[in-house]
Amino acid sequence: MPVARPETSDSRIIAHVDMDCFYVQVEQRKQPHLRGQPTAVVQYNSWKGGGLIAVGYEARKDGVKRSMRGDEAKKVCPKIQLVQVPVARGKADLTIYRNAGSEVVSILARKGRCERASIDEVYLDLTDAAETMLKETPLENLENIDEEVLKSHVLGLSLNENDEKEIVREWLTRRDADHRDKLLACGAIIVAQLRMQVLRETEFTCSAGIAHNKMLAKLASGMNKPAQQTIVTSASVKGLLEPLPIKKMKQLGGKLGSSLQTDLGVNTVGDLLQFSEEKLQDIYGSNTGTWLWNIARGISGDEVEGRLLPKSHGSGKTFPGVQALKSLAAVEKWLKELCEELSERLQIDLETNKRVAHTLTLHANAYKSTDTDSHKKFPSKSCPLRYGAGKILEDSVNLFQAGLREFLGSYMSPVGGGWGITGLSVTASKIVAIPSGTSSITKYFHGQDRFHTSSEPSDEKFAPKDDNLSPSRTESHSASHLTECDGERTPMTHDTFTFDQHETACKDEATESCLTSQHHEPQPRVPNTNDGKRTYEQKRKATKEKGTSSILRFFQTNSCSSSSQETKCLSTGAQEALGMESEILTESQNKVRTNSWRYNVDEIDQSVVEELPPELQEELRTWLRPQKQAKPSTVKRGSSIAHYFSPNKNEHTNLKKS
Ligand code: DCP
Repeated sequence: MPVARPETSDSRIIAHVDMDCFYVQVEQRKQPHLRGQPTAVVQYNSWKGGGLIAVGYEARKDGVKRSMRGDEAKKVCPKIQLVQVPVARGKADLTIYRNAGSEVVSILARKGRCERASIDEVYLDLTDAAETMLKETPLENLENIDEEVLKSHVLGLSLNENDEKEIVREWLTRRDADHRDKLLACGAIIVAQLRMQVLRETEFTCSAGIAHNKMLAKLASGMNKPAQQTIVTSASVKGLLEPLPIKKMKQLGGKLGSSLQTDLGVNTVGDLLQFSEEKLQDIYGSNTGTWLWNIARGISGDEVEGRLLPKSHGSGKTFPGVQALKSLAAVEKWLKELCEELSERLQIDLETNKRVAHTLTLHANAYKSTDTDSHKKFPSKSCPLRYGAGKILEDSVNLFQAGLREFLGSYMSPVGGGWGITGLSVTASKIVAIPSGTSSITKYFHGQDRFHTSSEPSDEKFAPKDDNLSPSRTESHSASHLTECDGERTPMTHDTFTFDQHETACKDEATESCLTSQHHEPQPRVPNTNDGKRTYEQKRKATKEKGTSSILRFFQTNSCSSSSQETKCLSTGAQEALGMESEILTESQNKVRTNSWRYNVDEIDQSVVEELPPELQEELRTWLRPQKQAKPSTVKRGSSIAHYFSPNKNEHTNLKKS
């Protein structure tokens, strides 16, 4: 159940930054000839051309959707370039995407506390940076405001299509603005600066939402994509939330949202406003009741956790249809691959970040061939984690067998067939830093007496002495929050197995279902509170003018980048393609605006448990506890506004020419 957390301050400046069509951008950076071309990344399983996991904006313009397979995408967009996700150990290898995400995080973390929320999403707490900026240079004295800031979408602001940037400039520099709006304006300036920095250093574009809390920032980041930012003023919150379907709100995509619909007739967030806090508490308990009352009003006290590293690591694979695993030997074979990969990643985390994981969890999706109607889920099983691929495998096999016994019940033999496994994943969680003062990693492990630092099978002296550490004493829960999980995803079908997905890729099944169905659903309208006079056409046009123009400028002027990768020099053909891109992208904005909102509203349902399959999410939420809040990171003070606005504000166009 959601937990209501009090707002620490109503003047926080929180940004949610979301990379645009992330895997596609990573592939386009690797193969610059793909820039400007309709491109999609397909999963490893090549059945019917492979399931699409990321779709570039040019392809979206032609009607390509993430729910399609490659063959279908080719039908609607014959020119589409399909790039297969890298493969290792017979499954998707997401290392390049994960590393690309880390590059971005390291840039975004420069201005404030930074929480890596998924492979391509970050929350930033920019309160200190915004306060500092405001103290040093009053906004009304601001003269040179970067284009990227002026292109911001300010919710609630009446815009006249002819002088949008002027109106935004006026809003940013209003003398009579209240303190909260002034901080938001500073936040917008900082975020635009960071986004341009990301573009310069990584060649990736991203979109952002800037608001007073995480929930609103997340809602806003997807409203104007790609390469744009949206500001949620306090005055716009009501208009933003009221029409939103209740199920689209974070943590309301499941049973709680359904209960609100069926028991209280609440279909939109606005419908929730009629219930008093006491009434909601009576029905859903005091904490959830307060949480519901708060979110209906845009109040959310969730803190940005200072975390640049993932909370857990996972490795998984799906086995759809005839590929289902039907024997213990087959399961063990795949568990070996998954455990070796997990062990390697744990080892890297240990060596690089001096962190150790404490819990191993096995998830599976299964069916009984004799009992096709059964809705019984394969129970997730956990045990303390022992380092070393051999030990992880041994424990995973035991966890699997324990889960299978429970799944089948006493009347079926685990070895006797009659069952199939359509998905398997192993996750290492409860990752903590080795206490400072521990003189060496080896010493730490000796102290723990149950870890083994080698990726080889562990020595017996590290085996658990305590029965509590044995997987036979398994816990039927999982422990993954932000899981860095390698695997492949299967497009939505009823037997979709989703938890072997990676970080963000690990979109929950409810979200995916929404993504699938939303193509047929009317698009939720996201109003500006004062936009009554503005026609939809005008808004579309306005969006066209924003968006990617600066990205194009960037690529056009940097057709041969200085990056070390030799692939970074754009060929003439690629440059021509970029010329085309201008037209394609701006036109695509019309559709993109529609689609991006729909996509991202669905993603509101991502929460700390988003990487897990829906069937596990309920289970997990029941035992999730509030996270320990991280100390705010120190934001560099003493910098002036001039520091935020580089004297050469167009420097991005001159970068990396060497
Ligand atoms: N991903 C995946 N499977 C999913 C969803 C996403 O493998 N079901 C991967 C591919 C995406 C990346 O995760 O590139 C980030 O997912 P997003 O939902 O943020 O989508 P994109 O970044 O691709 O597009 P957008 O610009 O709409 O955010």
